[in-house]
Amino acid sequence: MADGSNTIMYRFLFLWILGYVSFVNCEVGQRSRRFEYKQSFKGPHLVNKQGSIPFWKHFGSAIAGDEQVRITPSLKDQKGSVWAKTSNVNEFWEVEIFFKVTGRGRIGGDGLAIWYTEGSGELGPVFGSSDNWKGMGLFFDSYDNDGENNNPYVMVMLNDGTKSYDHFKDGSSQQLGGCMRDFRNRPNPVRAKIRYLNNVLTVFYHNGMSNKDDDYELCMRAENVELPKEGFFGISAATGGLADDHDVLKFLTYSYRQPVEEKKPAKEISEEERKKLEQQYDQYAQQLEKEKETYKSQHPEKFKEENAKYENAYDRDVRLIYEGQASIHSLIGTLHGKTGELTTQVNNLHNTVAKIQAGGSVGASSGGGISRQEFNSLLNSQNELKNIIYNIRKDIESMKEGGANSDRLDELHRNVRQVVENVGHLVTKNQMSGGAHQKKQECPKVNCLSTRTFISLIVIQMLAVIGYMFYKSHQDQAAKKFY
Ligand code: MAN
Ligand code: CA
Ligand code: CA
Repeated sequence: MADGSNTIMYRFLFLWILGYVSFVNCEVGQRSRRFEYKQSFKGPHLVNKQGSIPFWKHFGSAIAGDEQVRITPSLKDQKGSVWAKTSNVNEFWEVEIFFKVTGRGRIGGDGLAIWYTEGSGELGPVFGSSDNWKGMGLFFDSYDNDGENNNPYVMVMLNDGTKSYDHFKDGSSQQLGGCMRDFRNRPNPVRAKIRYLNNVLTVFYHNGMSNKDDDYELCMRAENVELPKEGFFGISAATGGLADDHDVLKFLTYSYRQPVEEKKPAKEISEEERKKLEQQYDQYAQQLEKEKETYKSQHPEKFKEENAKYENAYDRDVRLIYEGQASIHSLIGTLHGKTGELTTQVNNLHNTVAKIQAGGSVGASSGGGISRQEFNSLLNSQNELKNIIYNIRKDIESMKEGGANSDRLDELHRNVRQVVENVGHLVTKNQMSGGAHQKKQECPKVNCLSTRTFISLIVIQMLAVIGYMFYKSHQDQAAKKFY
């Protein structure tokens, strides 16, 4: 129990350290501004083939075209709206709207509204949308209902769902802030920028007298504004006794996000703090290791059982390498012994032939024995054989020292084949000369060993060597599969 609770405690502390570092990063980082395509629309190709705006829905008199959405035509008593299908989930944001209010009269009506509300609005009395909303409405009020000679007017009104917009007083006592601007019949689209960042709500206005992006001016600013953390963007318009075309060309939304993906670990905290945290981490890691050891010493049977049951990958590799090396070493040792025997026998053969030569029995060629030329040839072959066997020994020695590889084995194999060929040659020669020679030239009574017997022995030894070589080569390949 104590072990378990300690482990949990260390994990908790480790997570706490990580959490602390992340928190520091978030707090000091700059927010990133990102375009939200699902909360936006703009022409050209504002509508799809079905005539609807991707990610948006429109109501009432609203008609979507390729370049713009006409929320109301310049006809009496019209209402229309367009709402984003999905809610905005980013706490802070900015929208930029491009629109045109156009009418033939010197006075027009009634106006257009931009919304950010908790729920998606329906057709209603407030510039074409629902009253008693929860959130924010920015109104472009064309008609001076209260006769204060202060329209067209731009104003912001907040609502927590309890207020009803006073249409006939132009909501004058309900506004959070605003500015008096004539937005009707401008040569270029009029623009508004609403920024909600760190609970500050700011409205910038572009009068449409130019097409320049930086011709914005401040219309209103309010601090400590609380808007829904999640909500719907919408735009609506209405006409009454007087009517204008209300056209929206662009609705662009940007989010201000926390830079959670940007990681600058330890840069934002002081060096002293970093060292302290590192030390803490090391301490906990050491403590954890100690606890593990204690647990091991208290419950050794658990670890023994586990270790006995399984062979880990490292142990298995070492075992396979050791087995492969041992097998190669043993084969080379055997081969070395066999080659030594072979060398001795060839030396014996050589001595015997030399004795025969010394006895003069091969001095004349006319006497039925083998000629000197034949004898010299036989002797040369034997010397050659001796050299090859010597080379084989050398190869084996070097294999013992430096480990076997396939090139060396191939070379050894070639040498052995050459030995066999030479031995075959010797046998042939001996047979050719042997018949006549044996009649006249008896083998000495003492230490007599016939050439045929010797050669046969050599052939047998060679076959044994070749057999070992094939066996060894096969073993070597099998061992290679492990590495
Ligand atoms: C009429 C009514 C009002 C409207 C004005 C201007 O007076 O429809 O509601 O505001 O016309 O359109
Ligand atoms: Ca009005
Ligand atoms: Ca007014």
